[in-house]
Parts: sequence; structure tokens; C-alpha cells
Amino acid sequence: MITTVQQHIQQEMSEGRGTFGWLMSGITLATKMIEAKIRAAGLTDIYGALSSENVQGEQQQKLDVFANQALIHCLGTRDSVAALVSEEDEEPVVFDRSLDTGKYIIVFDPLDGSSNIDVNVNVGTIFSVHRRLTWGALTESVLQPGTSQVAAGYVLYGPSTVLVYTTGRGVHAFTLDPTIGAFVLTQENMKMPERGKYYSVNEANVASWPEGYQQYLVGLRNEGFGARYIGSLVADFHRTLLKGGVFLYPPNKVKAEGKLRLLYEANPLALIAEQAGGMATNGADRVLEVRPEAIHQRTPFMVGSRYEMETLGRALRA
Ligand code: P6P
Repeated sequence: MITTVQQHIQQEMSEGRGTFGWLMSGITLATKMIEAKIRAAGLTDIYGALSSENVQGEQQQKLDVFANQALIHCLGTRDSVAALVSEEDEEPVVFDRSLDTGKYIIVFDPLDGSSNIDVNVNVGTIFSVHRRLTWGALTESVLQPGTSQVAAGYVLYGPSTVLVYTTGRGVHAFTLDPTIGAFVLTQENMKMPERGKYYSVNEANVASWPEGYQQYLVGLRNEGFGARYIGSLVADFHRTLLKGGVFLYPPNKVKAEGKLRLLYEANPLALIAEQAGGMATNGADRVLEVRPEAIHQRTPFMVGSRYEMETLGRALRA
């Protein structure tokens, strides 16, 4: 028999499962709406860019805006949500809910890699869930380190649509069954291989990386590693989770803090990686322990199998 996300949450969580389950149903509903739009993208006028830019100064794709609106709508109707932080919006969306009702903060990248949509390449939604702190300003609840996440996950829109999530009790994957419109459990307690065959990085930037990264890549090539780079974070991460290997977005001369965002890209994927037996760093520290200072702050992000990540650590300390 099938196991849906809701059923899995009921089995997984000892307390708060009703409220959390209702919250997660907001994410699954929104991502099913996004998936339907993406599937029809070639047939309807949903491809292409808008004239507008998002808070990152990036040209918004029509699907970016739709995905953002879908998540804000579906999650905003969950009373347990105190605030939402989106890659697409400068400021958090705050709901007027009491401390004992509005228990969660959700941070998300509604459609990562969206520039790939027009060429039919996989894109993804990434989300991270924190408990609202019962003290201090709301920003303190938003700017919690990755170790405080109560849940994290992503949805990869590819040949099939896969939701991967963790509540800190292992990593589990669900595949959207379009015949019943539900995500059904397809992999439980996923483990990242101890070592893979590929490194995944944009090598166009190699000359501007710190020396240690350059030497690291030479070493991997000498060990026979191949290269795979899709240019869509969720797709590159998902392959690394399943097959092992290492994904890197190092700092470079132009982007001293790298390109990827701490709160809604690095932290959720770092929690999943660690829960699956992998590692994730910013080149110096465990990503999950970085104390955020701004909601859109960037971070260098390296994530992958234990062997590749320990080798990277030695290369950067050399
Ligand atoms: P670059 C897509 O725009 C994205 O945000 C991630 O999905 C991806 O990993 C990264 O940027 C690719 O960046 O600089 O290699 O094109």
C-alpha cells in the first residue's frame, strides 16, 4: 500500500504532528500547483521572463512569480505559520498570529534554477522550517542557524517530480503519482554513498578561486573523477545525494561569499546531506552552524560525500 507525506509525518513525529502535517500539506499543495504549470509550460504562455526583477536583481521568470505566489497563498492559509521568507521578496511576509498559534517560520526558494526552464532543464523548490522563538523580535526567529531547522526539503521537477525531506529523523523521498495527485513514499532513510565518481562545479570560475580549491580539483581529476554540472542546484544536489560525489560553489574574486543563499539554499540542503551521512561546509565551517545576519545572505557552499568533503578540508588547510 502507498504511504503519503501526511501518513509519513504521522508515523515519524511524536509531537506536533497534526499542526506540522497541516503545514507540510501547504507545501505539497503548492508544489503540485507549480508542477502542473511547469508540465504545461511549453503549451501555455508561462515560459519566458517578465520585465520585472526580484530582490536579487535577477530577471524574474513568469514561473518564478507563479511559484512564489502559490507558496505564499498555500502556506499563508496555515494558522501555524508566523512568517514566510522567500528568495523572491525583499522582506518576510508576516502574519498577525499569536505566539501559541503561529509556531513556524518557513523560508523558501520558490523556483531555483528558473532560468533553465525555457530550455526544459530540471528546476526545484527548496524549503526550510524553523520554530518561532518565544522571545525577541521576529527577525531573531528568521535568522536562526541551520542547526535549528525542524524540517528541510526540496521538490525536484524532472522526468518525475520528487519531494525529498527530513525532520531530523533520516531523509525520505516521495514521487508524485499523477494518477492520484499525491506524493507517495519511494525511498526511506536515504544514505549518500561514502564516495562518488563526479565533482559538480562551474569550472569557468576556476581561475578566480582560492588556490586550495584549484589544487583540490586537480587532485580529483588525477583520481579519475568525472564532471557533471547541470547548473540547477536542486538537480546537482539530488544526483550527489543519490550517487555520491561533491557539489561546490566556492568563493571567487567577484563573489567573495559565493553565489548561493544561506537560509533557503545551503541550510536546507546541508541538513539533508548530513542526515544522509554526507557533509556540508562553507570552506571553513559546518554550514549549519553559521549564524545568519541577513535573510538573503550568500555563502560559499560545498556539499557531498564524506571522502570528497574530508579531502576538500585537507586541501583547504594545506
Ligand atoms: P552559475 C541557478 O541560477 C542557481 O541559482 C543554482 O540553481 C545553480 O546551482 C547556480 O545558480 C548556478 O550558478 O554561476 O554556475 O551559473
